[in-house]
Amino acid sequence: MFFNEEFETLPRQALEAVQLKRLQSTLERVYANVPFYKASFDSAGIKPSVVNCLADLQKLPFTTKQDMRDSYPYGLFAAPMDEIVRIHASSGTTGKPTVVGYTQKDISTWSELMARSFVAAGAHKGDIIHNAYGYGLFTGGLGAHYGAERLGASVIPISGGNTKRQIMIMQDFGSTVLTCTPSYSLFMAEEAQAEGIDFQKLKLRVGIFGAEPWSEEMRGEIEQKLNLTAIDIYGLSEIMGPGVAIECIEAKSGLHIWEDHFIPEIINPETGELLPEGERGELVITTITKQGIPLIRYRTRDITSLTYEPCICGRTHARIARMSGRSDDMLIIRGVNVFPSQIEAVLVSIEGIEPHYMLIVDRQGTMDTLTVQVEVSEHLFSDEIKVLQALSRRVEKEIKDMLGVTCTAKLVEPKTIQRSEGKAKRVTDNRKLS
Ligand code: DLL
Repeated sequence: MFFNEEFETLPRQALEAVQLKRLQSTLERVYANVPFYKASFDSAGIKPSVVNCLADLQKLPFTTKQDMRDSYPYGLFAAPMDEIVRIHASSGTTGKPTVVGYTQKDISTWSELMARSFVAAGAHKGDIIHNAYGYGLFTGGLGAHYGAERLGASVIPISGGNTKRQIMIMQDFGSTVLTCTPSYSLFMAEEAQAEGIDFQKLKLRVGIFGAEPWSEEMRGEIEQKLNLTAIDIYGLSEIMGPGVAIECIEAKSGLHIWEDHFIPEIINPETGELLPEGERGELVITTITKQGIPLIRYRTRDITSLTYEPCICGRTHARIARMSGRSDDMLIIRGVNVFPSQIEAVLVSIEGIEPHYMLIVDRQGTMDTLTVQVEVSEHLFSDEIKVLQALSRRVEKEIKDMLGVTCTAKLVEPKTIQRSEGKAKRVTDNRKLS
């Protein structure tokens, strides 16, 4: 099933022809309207007219989050303010947010791409979409909302929070599709259990989860606890919001990136050099239809790989692998590089451990230390101390064996780690404070 069959299944050559034409007109647009791009192209000695094939894209300089910060709030907009109908912003952990603006056409494109994403995930007209992504400056809520309406589904704009009420509504309104962060879905499962509500009896069929890194093991846990098929959706405010890429329900193997609107590249984050198909590196995206704030070679800092192999679903658009994390979230512990999602994968696979954890990184003298705080299952918590000690040792050993990093496991009581209604915070790095 497709939402826009013609474009979703465009043969490669035709797709690339569309990309080139759209890229060229985007370059003209930013060169003419955004002083930042004029200056950056000029200093690289490049005019938009030198781009005659897709490979020429590599001649252009990257755009970074810092460039967006430097032009706060509207400096990178390529449309006059009276054409901007919506403004979103993503809150960084430090400093000012990153601001993005959409023209009417941008909102329409976004709605279509979200509608395509819903269909790829197995949703359809007639579905009742329980949208628990936050509404507001965050793009999750409104992005999914407009896509659900474009699809013709019934959308419940519940936003995040008030979890007990969420569950009551899901049950009473007969929600069939759930959209929220993966961590929030597990919190819902936990609350439902406490309320004596059985997810097996709800009508939920599909969950569309994203906005934060999660692991394949976490997918298994969610599918089992919520009794639905869990689909990974990717996006970022700078590029559009949710719906930049999504897994198809047929393969659940990599996320199709809507290539008639975005051109993906994978680079070595250290050198900026382009990496071949299949190699893991930083995802760089060029938007080729956006009007409000087109971005050329935007460095997402998200780590993934790209494949052009045909997919069984029939979509011809390339797939990116599940994100393993962000280059700036990667922890370097005594020289070993680890992503929180890799630790998550180990934890979720251990019986007796719940998928709620916090990683605490510290420095004692010149030594980095990693403490993994993780909740024990209810049924084990009352167990004798020996059992718990053995479990801690097991967590430490498996993390050491799988990832090569030494840590101290600290088992904590069920439900003591902060739950999230949006993006979960998984790491406390005290080294930055000293
Ligand atoms: O999180 C947009 C979104 C909303 C995507 C709802 C999916 C669902 P930002 O707040 O700007 O936008 O955060 C973007 O979140 O660069 C990634 O680091 C991370 N991220 C988003 N989706 C995924 C995912 C939204 N499926 C940042 N897996 C991105 C891993 C993800 N990380």
